[in-house]
Amino acid sequence: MSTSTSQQPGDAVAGEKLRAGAPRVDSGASAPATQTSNFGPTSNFGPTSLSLDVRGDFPILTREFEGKPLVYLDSGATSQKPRSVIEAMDAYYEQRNANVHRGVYPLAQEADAAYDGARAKVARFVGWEPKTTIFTKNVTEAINLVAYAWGRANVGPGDAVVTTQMEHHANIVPWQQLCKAKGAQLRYLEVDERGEICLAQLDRELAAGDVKLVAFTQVSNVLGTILPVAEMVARIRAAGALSLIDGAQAVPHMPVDASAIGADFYAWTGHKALGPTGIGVLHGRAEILKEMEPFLTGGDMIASVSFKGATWNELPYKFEAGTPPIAEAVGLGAAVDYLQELGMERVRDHERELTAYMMDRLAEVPGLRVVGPPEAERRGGLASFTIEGMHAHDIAELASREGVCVRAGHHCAQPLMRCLGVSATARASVGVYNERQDIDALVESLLAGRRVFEL
Ligand code: C6P
Repeated sequence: MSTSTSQQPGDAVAGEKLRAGAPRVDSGASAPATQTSNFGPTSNFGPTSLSLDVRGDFPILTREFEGKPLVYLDSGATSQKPRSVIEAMDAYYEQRNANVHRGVYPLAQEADAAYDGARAKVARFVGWEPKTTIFTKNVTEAINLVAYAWGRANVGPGDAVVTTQMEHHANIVPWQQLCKAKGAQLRYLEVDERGEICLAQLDRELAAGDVKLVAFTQVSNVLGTILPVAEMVARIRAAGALSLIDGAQAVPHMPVDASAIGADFYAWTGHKALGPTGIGVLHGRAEILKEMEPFLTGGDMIASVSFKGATWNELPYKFEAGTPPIAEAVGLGAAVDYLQELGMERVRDHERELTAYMMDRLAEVPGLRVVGPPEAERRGGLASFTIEGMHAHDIAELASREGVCVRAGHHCAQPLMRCLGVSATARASVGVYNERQDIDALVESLLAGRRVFEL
């Protein structure tokens, strides 16, 4: 595929009606357009027309670097954390800390309730059952769990696993390792010039009759593309294969009903969803999880052990070896509470509107090319781009001098970079706390960077 060029200004989503009802939302409807910010010439709306106003909830956003306010546009790498998440973890350690599922004393029971209560919240957040919601270290571990525990038992010589060219390494390498170990084939759905995959190719792959599992992202961390996951799952199931969705870049940014999507496995990661590092989530279908052997062994996943062997605990504990990430689960529970209170429809509206604005403003930078779908409607809240005459790392370094944090590199998607014909891109990715001023600061920093390069 080749890259698409950055888009001309257009405000298809900018004037969208705001939804009413959730707390802590600026309706914007009656507020006069503010004149206080330095919006660029293509902007025809002020900060009050965005639906969320939550910066005050994120303590880190008050930081400055060399007198410049922090402009955090790297939520695709990890999100910042609201005070409620930080406080929930502090409160856990200050008031409830004990190991879980081991103690009979009241403190331990409070810890049990905190941990399993967090699981119930996290499961509910994406419409899944707590019993089949497994806490892992991150999404990478969740995918590895499936590749090992399900894959080693169910994929063999002559079988195939299918993934896409746009995957993060975490959704490629476990399948490469599995296929290498089992003599199976790994095939890739191609990414076209618009950064989309083709459902007809999926159908052709499935028609070959050898596909055991298709693993794909819901939102690309480089292209931003939102995949038609429910449609893909339906086709995969009809062909008798299993599906695994990497929801790392989706769950934090849009409403996700994993049950409605219907995948056999749905995985995501806490730290991109306003939660702490060290916790990820795997939702799986009960009948498949029950049949699977454990991934890691020891500790909480045990029912009984003799010198001859062992039996396994019930779901979900069968897949949670050792002491689990208890405080992290509590923090993730607080994070999904926070997101739920905002309302995921609003979060998506906010980020889509901001992304549309970002696409418009990036088009003002000479020589800048955005990869992935041109329409904000088709993408998550990020834009990866190159600037002619500048390396991506120089773009990020020069932006950082203005306090602007963007990521540069291959974004753990080296095969995709090869398809795009680039070694690296710079990437700006938004979260609930970003506002148009952040995008303006980004664009100013890119223009300043070009001047440093005398472009
Ligand atoms: N992407 C980025 O800057 P972990 O590390 O397991 O929490 O997340 C891995 C992962 C898997 N899938 C997708 C789609 C991802 O975006 C990521 C993490 C970060 O794009 C860090 S490389």
